Amino acid sequence: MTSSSTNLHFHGMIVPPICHQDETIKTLIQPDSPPFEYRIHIPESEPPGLYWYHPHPHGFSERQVLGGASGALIVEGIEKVNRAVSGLPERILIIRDQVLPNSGFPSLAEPRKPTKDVSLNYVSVPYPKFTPAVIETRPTQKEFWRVLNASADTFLDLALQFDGKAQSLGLIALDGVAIGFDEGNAEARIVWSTRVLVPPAGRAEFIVTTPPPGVDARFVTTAVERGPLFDPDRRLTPGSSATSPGQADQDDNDPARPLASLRVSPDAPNPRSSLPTSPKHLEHSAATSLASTRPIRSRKFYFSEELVDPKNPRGATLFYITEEGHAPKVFDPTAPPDVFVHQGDVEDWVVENRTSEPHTFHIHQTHFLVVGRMGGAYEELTLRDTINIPFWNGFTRPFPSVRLRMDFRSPNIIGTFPYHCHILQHEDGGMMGSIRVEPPVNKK
Ligand SMILES: [Cu+2]
Repeated sequence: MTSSSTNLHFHGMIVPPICHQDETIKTLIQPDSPPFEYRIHIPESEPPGLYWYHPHPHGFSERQVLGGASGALIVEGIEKVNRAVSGLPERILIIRDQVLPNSGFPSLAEPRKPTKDVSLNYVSVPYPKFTPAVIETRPTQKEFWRVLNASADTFLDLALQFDGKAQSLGLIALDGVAIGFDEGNAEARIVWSTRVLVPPAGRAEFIVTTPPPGVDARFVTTAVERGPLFDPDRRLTPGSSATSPGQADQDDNDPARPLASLRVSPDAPNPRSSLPTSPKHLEHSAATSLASTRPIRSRKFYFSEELVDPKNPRGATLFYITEEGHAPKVFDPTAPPDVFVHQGDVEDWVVENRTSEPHTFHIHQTHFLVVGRMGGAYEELTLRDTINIPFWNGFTRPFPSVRLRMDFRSPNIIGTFPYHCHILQHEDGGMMGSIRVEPPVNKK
């Protein structure tokens, strides 16, 4: 494996984890390899929505994704599960992050300075001016925005502001799955919100109404807290908490910044595509709801970090995701799988964050349902494939956590695939494990 080895992951797709489809642990394409063909069997049951693809070579994913090697994938048909998007003009908005000369390590002197700059559909919005991209559109028009955070490391907290006031976003889908889809409802739902947190690799699809003329309209990300910041004298910043010994300084800063400004005129070109009109009878999920399925077992995993040299908090860090009861170790693609389940199983996984920065849990090949948060019951209306777990404040217990109902029922996913933090700096640093889904037991 070298920095120019690559492969592809089809994020969120319930497709086979086998070579030439969605295998990312052993598959490596070298610069002198002949063309490598991907031929992916996408099941009919794949929920319609926004997915994406990006390189996944262990140790080199971050720099390849920062370099822009990603794209959106749409499984068509969301209008067949939610009538609210029927016939709407659609925009596909891809936010990527990148290293530019001005971006870099955060400092108290420049709190608006991001660790990574971002772009919207490859239009760069660099520090310090943050000159936004421009979306030309018609006034007071309903549109369906399909937003992908294709960043390697950057969190987004999206909002649409008219003269500084956050507008309602009609959330239709997260991570490629229509909200309410898992409940087998005849009609999926809309959740109205003025902001939506999208971690690296997450997707949010929502209905907006464009502004009337004469309004300063901006699509923005607000600031996302990435953990306690240190000042150069190694004192904690006011209001922040202690970090546990042996942990690295926070090295990520996601300040508030605009992404696009909306320029309205009655004769602006419409978006390139519109959704079809919804059919008379909507489809709904044939799958049994995960919420009402009893898990056959529970496991606990935790994110942790360790400095290679505890005396150098800005030195190299080892990143771990560990099943409770096992020894933390960085990911090794040649090691046997860490977790074994059988196809057909549904399990509950509690994922804890024992570090002073957030981590985003992602598993390939399947979606999960959030059924608990911070040790309490909390059930979402939507499936996800990527979930943020907030940072630990350094002293109070329990650790921040989520409880996820993991779906290993699809016969498409037999094989071995990874789960990891989707902040790619952390994934490359070792925060990944692998799971083997064995053929079902008692198959006669
Ligand atoms: Cu992480």
